[in-house]
Amino acid sequence: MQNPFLLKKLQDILSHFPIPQSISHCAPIHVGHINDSYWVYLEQQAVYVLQRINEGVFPDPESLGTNLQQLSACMKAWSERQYPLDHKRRYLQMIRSNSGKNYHQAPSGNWRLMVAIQDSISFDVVENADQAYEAGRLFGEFWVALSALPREQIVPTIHRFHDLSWRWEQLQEAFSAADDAKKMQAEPWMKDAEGLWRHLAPTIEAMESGALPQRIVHNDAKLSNALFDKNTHKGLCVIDLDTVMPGYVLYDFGDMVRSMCCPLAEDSTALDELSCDMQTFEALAKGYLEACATELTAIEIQSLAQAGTYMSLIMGMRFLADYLNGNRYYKTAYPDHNLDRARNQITLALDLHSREKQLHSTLQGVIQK
Ligand code: GN1
Ligand code: MG
Repeated sequence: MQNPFLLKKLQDILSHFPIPQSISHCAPIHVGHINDSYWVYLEQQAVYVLQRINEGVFPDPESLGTNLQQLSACMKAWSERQYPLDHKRRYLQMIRSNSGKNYHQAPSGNWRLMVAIQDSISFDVVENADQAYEAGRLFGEFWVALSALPREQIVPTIHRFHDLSWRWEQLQEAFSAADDAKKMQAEPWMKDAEGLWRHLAPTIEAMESGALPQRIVHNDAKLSNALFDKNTHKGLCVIDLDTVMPGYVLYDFGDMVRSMCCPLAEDSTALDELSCDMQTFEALAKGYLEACATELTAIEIQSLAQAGTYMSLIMGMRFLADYLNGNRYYKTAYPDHNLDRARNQITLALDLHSREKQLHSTLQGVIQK
């Protein structure tokens, strides 16, 4: 790391954790819209990941830490059974601070430390169908492994996080309060969003009535949250567990569809090129269903065809609301960044909506094989 003041600050924070103090350097990890993350190097090797938790988004570090410890313990037990020869690279291990807490409270914020997964790599944008297959398998295995944990033991970290109707209400409020210039930009996308939300009403109803069962799911199952072995590119484990909480499998499957089946970044402005690649979708469905189909109910399997529409739409609504609110939630690189993300995700939601029949038959084909 170039900046000696930052290194000094991070070293001060690291001195509150029971790790060797011979840190050679730290380097920022430039992914994620919410927390600030750094690699921590001992000699030439990245051995830990240090993170400052975004307090605006996660105001309760106690519950967050307790959740993570429980998830980690559950994944550890599962990995030791499932992958006895390579279990250490299959789950995130949190390191308690010297005072035994799940995080360290410093004037600069709440910091936590975890063990880095060795010889791993992640991808922001999908490069081939095998990656989608592997990531699908990882997120499918993940919720099955966590079904050993009683749901009520995990505290929801963000209220109504993936509740589409509530996000639609928030978006309408943001729209009403915005200035005219922003309203003009947002208006056509609001219309599309509303149409898609209405179309998804039966799925929302299946959640509200309890027809769709709740599971402990990841809730941020995008490609960049899956780690792969650096050499073989086989899936290793999933990361970024802050929003792991009760929800529906369609949240995770939908996040995978939106982040893997279209080979463009979530903020790409090449709207004409945004569409779901069916070969990648099939590979993703195969990986996911191989890992968890036997645990899914018929209605859950049915819901997967709409999962991508649902999750692209909810991201589109959240990005658009943040644009209208003055970019207070997501990190942005330029003023219209959230608007570009919203356009991208709503365009993708429209494409996925137009393909739902095709997605359904592909899913059925995979199940029957
Ligand atoms: C945020 O921090 P990051 O990039 O993993 C967001 C997710 C969105 C995602 C969009 C707590 O995740 O809900 O899917 O951005 N996390 C939170 O890429 O809001
Ligand atoms: Mg996240």
